[in-house]
Amino acid sequence: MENNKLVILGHINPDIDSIVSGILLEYYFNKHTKYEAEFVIPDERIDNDTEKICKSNNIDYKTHQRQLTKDDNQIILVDHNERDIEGAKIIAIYDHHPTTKQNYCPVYHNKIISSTAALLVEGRESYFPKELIELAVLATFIDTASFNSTKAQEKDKIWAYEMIRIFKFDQDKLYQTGLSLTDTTNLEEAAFACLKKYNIKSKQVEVSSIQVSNKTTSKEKINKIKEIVLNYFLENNLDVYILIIHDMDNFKSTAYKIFKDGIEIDNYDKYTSRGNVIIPKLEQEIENHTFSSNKLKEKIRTINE
Ligand SMILES: [Mn+2]
Repeated sequence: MENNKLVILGHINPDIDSIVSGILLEYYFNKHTKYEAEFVIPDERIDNDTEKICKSNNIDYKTHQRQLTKDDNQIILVDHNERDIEGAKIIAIYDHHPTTKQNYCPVYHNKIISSTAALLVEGRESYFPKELIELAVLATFIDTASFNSTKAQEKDKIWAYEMIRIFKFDQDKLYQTGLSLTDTTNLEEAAFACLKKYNIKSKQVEVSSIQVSNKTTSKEKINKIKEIVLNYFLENNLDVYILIIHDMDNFKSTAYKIFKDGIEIDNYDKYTSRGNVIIPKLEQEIENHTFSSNKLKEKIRTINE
């Protein structure tokens, strides 16, 4: 084979779990197998909040940033399971996002687990240095809002606290980082925090998600954010936009779902996962909506109520 190098990719607009999983898998391949692997972040910039967490935990994501070239033709996906890259083959997937789609690739690991980082490290701790195990624990706290999210699994919580005990990690710091609020100094940025784009039954769907507290984020700010995403939805002629607001004081979530035929608001009495609950629900209900309607304007008023 001309080029044996494997390229590892996290999802677009990578979060901490994506970045840490890429670093973990790159380490694993280069250290313990005959393959050469490189974790690549093609995104020119990452979310402000993600960048801050990288800084305070010495996660050097910048050395991974570069554009893909035509030589990058053997791809491994971490923390997502779908990607189209011209001329490249996806040879392995390590993920924890439920999907109903069949994936045909030689190595496919997708299971219900709190984070992709935990999928890579749990039970294989001896393959990784302490510093990388700590990052895997950090990624798990962040991906599950410190195990408050509906996607948190009890066995991973036990694992994470066991790692904290064995390696004497800073439990309080990990817990607090997992509950980090979205920086709302710049509302135009905050509105699109953790943005992900989906193609669901050939509809264009975009979903952002923010973590807020009543103490720091006023109702006016939230309303402004709703207005920003609504304008974005209209300007980009999207089929669906969902803004997920996680109330970090009470661990409750709200999904503001903008469809072409109106806006729906789902209130959840738990911190509710986008990948495990909100997207699968949308997959079920998307066909009940009409996408040729122009009634949206009449319904805009309901979004701020
Ligand atoms: Mn993840």
